[in-house]
Amino acid sequence: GNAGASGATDELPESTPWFPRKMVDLDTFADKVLEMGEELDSDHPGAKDPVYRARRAEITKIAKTYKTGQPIPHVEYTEIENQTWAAVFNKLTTMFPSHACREHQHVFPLLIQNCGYGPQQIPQLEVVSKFLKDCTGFTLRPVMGLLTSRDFLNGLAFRVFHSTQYIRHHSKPLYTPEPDVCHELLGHVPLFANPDFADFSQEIGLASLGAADEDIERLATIYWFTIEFGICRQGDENRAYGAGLLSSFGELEYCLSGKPELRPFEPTKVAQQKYPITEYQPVYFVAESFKDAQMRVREFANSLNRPFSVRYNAYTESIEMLDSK
Ligand code: HBI
Ligand code: FE
Repeated sequence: GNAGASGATDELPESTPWFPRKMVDLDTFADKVLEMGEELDSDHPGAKDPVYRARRAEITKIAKTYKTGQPIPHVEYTEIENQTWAAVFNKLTTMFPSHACREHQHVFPLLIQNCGYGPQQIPQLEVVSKFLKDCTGFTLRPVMGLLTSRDFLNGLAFRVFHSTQYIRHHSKPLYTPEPDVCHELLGHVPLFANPDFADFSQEIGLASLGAADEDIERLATIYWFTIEFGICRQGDENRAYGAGLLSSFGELEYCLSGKPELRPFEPTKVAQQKYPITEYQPVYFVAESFKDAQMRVREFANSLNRPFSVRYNAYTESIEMLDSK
C-alpha cells in the first residue's frame, strides 16, 4: 500500500477479491444470479405453471436492465398477485404486536401511511425505496433472484438492499422457498428504516468488501443469524427482528415458543454455527440491542485477515480505503 499523508491507498494486494468502489459498480451484479433467477427448481410451487414463469420473466427483466440512479419501474400487479399478498399481509399482521420487535412495530404504521402498505395491493419498490432513503439513507435495488453472498453483502456497504419484485406462487400463499416481495416488504423493509439497524447492516457490508472467501462465509452466517433470523432482548421479553422470522407465520410463532435454543449473540461463535435452510432453525441468537450487535460485529470484522480497512463516503457514494486498521 501507499502510506501517504492521508493514509489512503489505491494499491491492494493482488489476492484481494474484486469489490465495488462506487455505487455504479453495483450495476455489474444485475444478471449474476444463482439458481431460480430464470429457472425454477422442480420443487418450486410455480415450476410447472407456464403463466407464472412468464410473469416472473417479465418482472425480473426490470432487475436485469436496471441501472443506478433510475427510478425502479412500476409493476402493475395482477388480481391474483394482490390476493396472494393480502393472504400473507393479513396473516402476519395479526402476529406482529406480540412477536415483532418494537422497531418493526414503530415503522409499520408509517409504511401504511406513506408507502401504500395494506391488504389491498402490493406496495411499489420505488415508493418504499424513497421512504427508506429519507429515514436512513438505505435504498432498494431490484434483483432477479439470489445473488452470491459476496455480491449481496457488498451492496449493504453502500446502504443498498437488493430486493426481489416478484411474488410467490398463488397455490401456496404462506410458503416460499426463496425471497419474494412479501419477504422483502414485510420482513426486511421495516427494519432498514431504523437508524441503528441500518448502521448494523452496513457494518456487515463494509466488512465483506474484498474479504477472503472464508470470511465471506463467516459474514454470511452472521447475516443469517441476525438480519434473517435474529431475535433481540426488549425489556424482559424476546422479540423477532430477523426478516425470515417476520415473514413466516409458522416460524415467527415457533422461534419465541420456548422450543428452540436461544444463545447470546457473540459473532465469533455465531460465525461457526451450522444451519438448515429448509426447516425451522434449531438455534437462534439473541442481541441485546442493534448498537451492541454493531459494536460486536465491528470487533469481529477487525479480527479478520484483511490488510486494509474501508469507510463509506456518503457524499460521493463511494468506498475509501485506509492502509492500516
Ligand atoms: N440474494 N437477492 C438476494 N436476497 C437475499 O436475501 C440473499 C441473497 N444472496 C445471499 C443471501 N441472501 C444470504 O443468504 C447470505 O448468503 C448473505
Ligand atoms: Fe431475506
